[in-house]
Amino acid sequence: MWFSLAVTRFLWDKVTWERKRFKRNSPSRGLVLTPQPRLFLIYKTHSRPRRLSLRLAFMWKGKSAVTDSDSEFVDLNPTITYRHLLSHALGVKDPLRVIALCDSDAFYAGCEMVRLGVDPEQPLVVSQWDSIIAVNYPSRKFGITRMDKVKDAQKRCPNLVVVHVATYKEGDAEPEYWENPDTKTHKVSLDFYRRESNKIHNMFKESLPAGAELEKASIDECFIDFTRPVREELLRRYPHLAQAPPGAADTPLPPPPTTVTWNANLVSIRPKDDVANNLQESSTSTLGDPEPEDSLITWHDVALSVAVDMMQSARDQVRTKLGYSTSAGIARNKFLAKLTASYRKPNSQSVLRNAMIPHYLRPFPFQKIRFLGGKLGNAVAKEYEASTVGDLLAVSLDEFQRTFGEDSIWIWEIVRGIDRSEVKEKPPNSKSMGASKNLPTPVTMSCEGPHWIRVMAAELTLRLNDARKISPGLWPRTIALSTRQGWSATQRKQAPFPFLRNVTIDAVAAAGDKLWKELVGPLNSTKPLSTKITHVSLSFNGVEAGEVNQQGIEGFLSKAPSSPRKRKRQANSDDEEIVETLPASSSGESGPKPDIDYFICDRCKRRIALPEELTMFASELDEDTKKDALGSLRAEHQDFHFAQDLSKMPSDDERPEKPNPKWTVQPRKKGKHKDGGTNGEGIERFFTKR
Ligand code: TTP
Repeated sequence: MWFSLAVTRFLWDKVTWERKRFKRNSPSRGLVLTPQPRLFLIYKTHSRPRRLSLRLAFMWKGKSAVTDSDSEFVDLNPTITYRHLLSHALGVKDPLRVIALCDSDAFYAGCEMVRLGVDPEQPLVVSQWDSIIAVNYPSRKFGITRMDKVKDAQKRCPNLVVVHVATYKEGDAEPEYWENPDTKTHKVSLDFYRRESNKIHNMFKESLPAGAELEKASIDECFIDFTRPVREELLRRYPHLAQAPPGAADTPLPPPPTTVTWNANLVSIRPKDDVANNLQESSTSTLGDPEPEDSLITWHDVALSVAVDMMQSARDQVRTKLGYSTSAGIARNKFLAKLTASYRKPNSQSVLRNAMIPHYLRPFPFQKIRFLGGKLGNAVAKEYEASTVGDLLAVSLDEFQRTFGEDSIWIWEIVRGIDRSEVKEKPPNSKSMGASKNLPTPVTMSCEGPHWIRVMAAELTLRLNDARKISPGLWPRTIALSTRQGWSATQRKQAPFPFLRNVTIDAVAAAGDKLWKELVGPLNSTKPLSTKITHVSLSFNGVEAGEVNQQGIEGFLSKAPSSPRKRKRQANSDDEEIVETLPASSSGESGPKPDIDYFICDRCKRRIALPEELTMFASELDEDTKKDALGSLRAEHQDFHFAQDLSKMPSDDERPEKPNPKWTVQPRKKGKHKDGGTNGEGIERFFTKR
């Protein structure tokens, strides 16, 4: 009894203290903080007293939950010490971290405007067949949107310029802008946009200050980590920060300047009228929120303002040298930078100060957050009768994890604006390149295949040769052909692709034809196929810089007679993916030799041998070359398993990055969860398995 009274008294004091603090700190209106009758019960139920802030004290279900204020958001104004500023180790927890997301405005339309040299005010859309896929900003004034039909858009804006994307047709080495391309014979090409995207990316690389990290996020977006160059600029502008007091590196920095010049829109202080004029659907719902009175300038604000200037200068370069208009968002991490980038478009940049994060996020419809739009978002919305981030702030980490499993710490963090993912340059070349076509008129006879093979071969050839301009010696280890009818199972056949110094459409088409013959039937057969083919794709896989002595191999290959040996396919279904050569003992002559020409995979226990193009000339290849080739094969085989593992998991687009254990605020004890927790599936069960 005495103990219960003491605990109740302690909690009541805490409520009173928190209420005072809330009133002092919170600019939000209309939130009433009242202690809940369940307070004591909850305290007893949860085994983690350290997490017992008031947020656990409120009912966690439903909109009736009273939300706490900025105290829900961690580290909005961290103490920044000399050590933070002067340390060489910058990590994702750096309190001066500054990240930008730069997005090209109406990208495909922008590319066409640059190509055609049209007036910036000219309404223009890009179409694919009769649908619109990109709408420039002048067209948006007419209410034209992506996925409108061309005819409808033209009715709204008779002056509209409509550009159909370039297409390949059989015999073209390059895609062209045909006047009336026909989906029955042509294939869409996005190569021009890829090339322009690379140009913009390279321009950013050139114009960003040294030390900035750049990561291509999509065809028209890149993340930039400005933390390092910003820090250098801070030290240049404020040299008194360069010297920590002797032996006291953990001393907080002296006060920052009291004002900052922002060369950007400040998120959440924009007047309502401005919002009405904004043609882009805004991702903010904090329209007209006032700036909190107590949001004094911090060192992080100064860092943001420095990054804003750096971003502006890089965007100016892209604009003046390449003609592309871009918009950028600058904030403390990738998630917030991405949200901020769409705050105001086009040709603009916006900044989200830490002090504004609660105001910006709280009213935000949480299902608009990446990965929370699908099944998981619906389940969360239902479980907590929640629609905004603010609604979810009342849900404790324990409660999330009890219901949605360990990984749901990711949700708990993201609604608080926490994202510790790094900005990392991805390898310049993707390991695979594919060309595919949905066939409006299905292929019903085998002899119809070579037409599409040739069209796709042209696209693949162009892409590989483009990539080789940047990384000479790139070589796809294999070429694969896939066909399917509707959404039925895909038929796939793959074969090694020889290293060729000059990759030509003829060579790629010949390899594709060979696969077609094996997978579908003779190239000239007019016999009706048992199943119609409605989708076909040709791809290069394992595209990497050559590791073997390519010149030598190419020489060999050009002399190589076609192999009389048969290839074996194992009964296992995985073998659709693998073409394996027979060991020497099965074929007689110059097959792979034990220990040198093959390896046994640890995972599938299969014997994986060098392609016969190599082993056929084994006697002429030196041991190092063979070892290198075997190393490549091993890596490729591991990639295959990796790809298989991935295919069993939700796709990148659907699945949150698995939270890194290092990010975890507090490890959760093993406990009894609802199915999200105990069955080990957690939030993954909400993502479609493929
Ligand atoms: P987005 O960046 O989504 O859009 P956008 O650049 O056209 O316009 P905004 O200024 O509003 O960002 O897409 C980039 C390009 O990708 C776009 O120009 C066309 C293409 N695209 C499609 O082809 N289909 C689609 O469904 C989407 C979303 C984009």
